[in-house]
Amino acid sequence: MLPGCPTWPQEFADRYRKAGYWEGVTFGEMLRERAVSQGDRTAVTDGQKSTSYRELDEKVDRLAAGFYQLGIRPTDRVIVQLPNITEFFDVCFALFRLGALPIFSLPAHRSSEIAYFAEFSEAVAYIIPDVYSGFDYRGLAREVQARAATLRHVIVVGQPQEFTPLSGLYIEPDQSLPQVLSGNIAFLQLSGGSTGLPKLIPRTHDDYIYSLRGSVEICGLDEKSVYLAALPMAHNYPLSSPGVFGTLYAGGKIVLAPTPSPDDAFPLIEQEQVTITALVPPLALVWLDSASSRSCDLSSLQVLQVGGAKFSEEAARRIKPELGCTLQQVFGMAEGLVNYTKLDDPEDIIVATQGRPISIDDEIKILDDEDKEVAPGELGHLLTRGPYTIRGYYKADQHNARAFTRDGFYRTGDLVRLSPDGNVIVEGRAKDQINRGGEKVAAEEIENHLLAHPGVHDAAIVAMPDEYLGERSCAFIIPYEMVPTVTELKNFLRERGLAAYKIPDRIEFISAFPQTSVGKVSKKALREMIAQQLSSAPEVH
Ligand code: OOB
Repeated sequence: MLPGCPTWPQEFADRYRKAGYWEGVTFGEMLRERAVSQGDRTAVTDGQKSTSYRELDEKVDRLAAGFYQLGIRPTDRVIVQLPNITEFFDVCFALFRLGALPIFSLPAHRSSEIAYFAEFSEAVAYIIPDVYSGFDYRGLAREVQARAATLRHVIVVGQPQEFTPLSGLYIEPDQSLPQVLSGNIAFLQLSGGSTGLPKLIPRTHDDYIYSLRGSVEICGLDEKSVYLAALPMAHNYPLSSPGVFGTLYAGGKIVLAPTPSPDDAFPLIEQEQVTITALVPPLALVWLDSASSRSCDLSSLQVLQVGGAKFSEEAARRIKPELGCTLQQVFGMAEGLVNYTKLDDPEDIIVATQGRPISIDDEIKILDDEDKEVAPGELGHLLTRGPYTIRGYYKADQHNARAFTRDGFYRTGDLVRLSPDGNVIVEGRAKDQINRGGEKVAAEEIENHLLAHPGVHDAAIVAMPDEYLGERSCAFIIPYEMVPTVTELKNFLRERGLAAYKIPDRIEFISAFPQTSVGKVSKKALREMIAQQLSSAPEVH
């Protein structure tokens, strides 16, 4: 087992096994079984090149052998930063079969994030595409390698330059690999975060595969299902809710879209007869607005999932009449708990709630600021504990003491209430985070970067309302005498290697922050200030 990963107390582990949630199957075994039952049926296609379940299984065996020969061992951490390409599956399942642990980073991450993951986790390898979406990841790898002493290998899909080509690592397996246990950590997922440094989420084979099985059942996936991976699939939602891994679990077909834009996605839906896909709210709006003007036939699409951020009821009501498919709202978190509206729920529940948890053993508490249960239907903080919700982040004892209760409930930071029929309605957030159309920005992380600028005396970042993304970020800055310009500050953050979605959308200079009654910065007052300013003089983006 990987040190630094809090896990379920024995009593809970026994209970979850006994209830049949944790079946004792690893990802490596799951794929092997599907290769037997699905054989030559397509597992993954990008619309041009298809890979069958049997081929995928064989490639995974060869790549696992190659990784092993390279010196990658069980529990070694490997940063995987791949877009929606077939090799993503070769890499993940080869690492799973070896017992090495992918760290799922997003294609948008840059040197600040990646070097931190590498240093913090002492990763031994980093796997990247050569160039994707106009960005050369090999240049990024050089920067990361200069900072992370443990990083022995950079492995490239495509032209490797001085690095190791992934294509050279598919070798004949000549020895059996170490045994992998289903109760062990399978990978580290990224937390949306609300603190200065991103947190890593340890998920086991047992717990994650249970969440896949539950999701597959709720979303009605089977071997006839065709799932379009439109969002970057390293994210927990398209990865597992039910996402691409759920599709493999069900024996269905995965279709890879290079981007979620209608230009890329719509022709693939028609060509591959896609039955289900997942979007964040701003993209659902783009799809709604372009569906009628396109000639593509989207009639195969049965379910459109929308989640990651709050979807307005107004837009939700348009999905069925305008796209001709059933909306499913998904409210989940990489830490575990996932809620879905059911496909056969009444329309009013589908459009106005974020659904119910996967498992009857997902325990939910809604508490007030003093940790007391609120009255039924009242607004409060959502806490949860269950068979696929982690008991703590990787190597984060101090933070864990705050983010989890003594009896193991995770404080989600979400403000919710329960509808009379038991559906969760997300009303807001208590955590210091901006949800930028599903992309999460931890305020403190960006504030710390800004504070490193010589012209910045203090910084506070808050969400501001945005018609398209739901929220954007606004940085309030108390400058020193030499006031920096907005462009200078944005460039400064870019140069520090921050992902583009974390760069504040707006920067406001201020002489002092409004304070709460106990003398802390009142982010509530700052949010109100900027919202007020926008409503009186909306800015064109
Ligand atoms: C998903 O996962 P994360 O880890 O990127 O973000 C989790 C947070 C939640 O705590 C909540 O604040 C917000 O994202 N969120 C939603 C939402 N879905 C997620 N807020 C309002 N409405 C929703 N439908 O975002 C994620 C993971 C698995 C499945 C779906 C989403």
